Amino acid sequence: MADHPIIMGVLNITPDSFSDGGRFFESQNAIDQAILMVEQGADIIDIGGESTRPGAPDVSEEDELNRVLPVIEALSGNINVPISIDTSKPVVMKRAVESGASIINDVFALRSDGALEMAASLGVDVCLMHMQGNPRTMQQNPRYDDVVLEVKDFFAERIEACAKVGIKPESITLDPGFGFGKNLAHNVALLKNLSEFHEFGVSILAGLSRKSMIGALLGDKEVDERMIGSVTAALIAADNGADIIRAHDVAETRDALRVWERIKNFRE
Ligand code: 9MG
Repeated sequence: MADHPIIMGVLNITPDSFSDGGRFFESQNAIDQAILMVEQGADIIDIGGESTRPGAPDVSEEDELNRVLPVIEALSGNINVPISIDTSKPVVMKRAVESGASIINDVFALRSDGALEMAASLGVDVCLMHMQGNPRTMQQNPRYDDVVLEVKDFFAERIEACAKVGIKPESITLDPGFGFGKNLAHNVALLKNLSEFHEFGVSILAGLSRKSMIGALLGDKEVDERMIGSVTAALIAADNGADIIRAHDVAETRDALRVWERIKNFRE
C-alpha cells in the first residue's frame, strides 16, 4: 500500500470510446491515450474491452481479446507503470497477463466460472469489486437493508474464496463498486463510510469518475460535464482512506490530490 492515494487511469477500448476508423486506429488511439495518462501521472493503466455501463451489451471473448491484446502488447515494456486488465473472462485474464498485464480488475470479483482458479494460477494482483446483480439489470431496483454491512459481508466471503485457492490478502484490492447495483443513497453511504473497509487490511479502490451519481448530484449533468464533480468525489474518497482512485481525467485528479496531500502534510 502506498502512503498516498495512487491513480488508476481508465482506458476503455470499446467501439464508442475511440474513433470508428477501424481496429488499427482504435488501437493506436488507445495506445496514445495510455501514454498521455502516464505522462499526466497515472500509476496504473486499466484496460477494458467490454463496457460495464448499465444496460451495455455482452461482448464475445474474441472481440474482447481483439480489442485489448494489441494495446497491452504495445504498451507492455514501453510504459513504466503496471497494466491492469478489466475483465471477468478467464481466457481474457490469461491472454492479457501473458501479454504484459500484471493486475486483474474484475467487476464480478472472480465469480465467473473458472475465474478464481485462473487468477490464482496467474499469480497476479486482483481487484475485487462489489456488484449487486449484473450490468444489464443492476440499476433496476437495487435494495439493501444496510449497504455498508452487506458490502463488507461480500468482501469477507470473497477474501475467503481467494484464500481457498491461494490468493493472499496482500494481492487483493477491494472496491465497493460505486454505481454497480446502487442508488444515490447507497453510493453516498459507501463513500462516507469508505474507511470502514480498511478493517480487511487490504487496499481500497474507489471508482467514481464520470458516474451517474456525479451527474445526479449536479442536477443531472451529462457525462462530459462531470469532470469537476468527479475530481471532488475523488478527493472525498482520498480523505476517507481510498488507496487507489480510478479516474478518466488523470491530470486534473493528479493536481487535486497533490494540493490535498501538500496541505495535509504542510509544515512551515
Ligand atoms: C471497469 N470498471 C468500471 N467502473 C469501475 C469501478 O468503479 N471499479 C472498478 N474496479 N472497475 C470499474
